[in-house]
Amino acid sequence: MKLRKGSHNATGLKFGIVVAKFNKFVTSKLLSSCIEGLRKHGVEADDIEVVRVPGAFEIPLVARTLAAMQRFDAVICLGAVIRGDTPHFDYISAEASRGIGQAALDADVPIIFGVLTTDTVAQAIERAEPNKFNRGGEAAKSAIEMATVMNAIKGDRLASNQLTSGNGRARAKKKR
Ligand code: INI
Repeated sequence: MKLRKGSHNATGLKFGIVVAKFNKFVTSKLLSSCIEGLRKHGVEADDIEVVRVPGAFEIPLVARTLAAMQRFDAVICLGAVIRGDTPHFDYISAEASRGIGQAALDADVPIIFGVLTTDTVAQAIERAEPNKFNRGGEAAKSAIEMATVMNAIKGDRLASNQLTSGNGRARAKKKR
């Protein structure tokens, strides 16, 4: 039996982060905790690329584009959708979660859902606080775990198919 697990050693790995500007007072905290989490586990500052988008609705397209470039071991999506008095919340949060999930499947690269969906501003603030729930740091940890487990699985597949890998990423380049 083979047991496959991710690790928390992210040395040499590359990450893309897509962060929404909407509710910036929350998403800026998610972003700083996320970057701190990646750096704590060995990621170089030069190996992190941050892309800002207007709101959570715009995250999936950019996440899919970054992932499809095959330059990153994982892409992390950060946003904050806070319920208001209209059904707007339902449309934005549903589209963000559906689109992010679909993007990961399309690109075959881990994409992490670090988008808060809360009923109140207070709940969002609490979940972005570095010393409380800290969802940005959690997103970083999930990204590292998914990147390392996917690279482990793909590394095996590549080896058995006589394919090469590069840059810490399991890239499907055929040998000539
Ligand atoms: N975008 C968010 O990221 N969070 C929200 O809470 C939000 N609300 O409530 O409206 C929100 N709206 C903007 C949306 O994501 C798009 O940027 C906009 O509709 C343009 O496409």
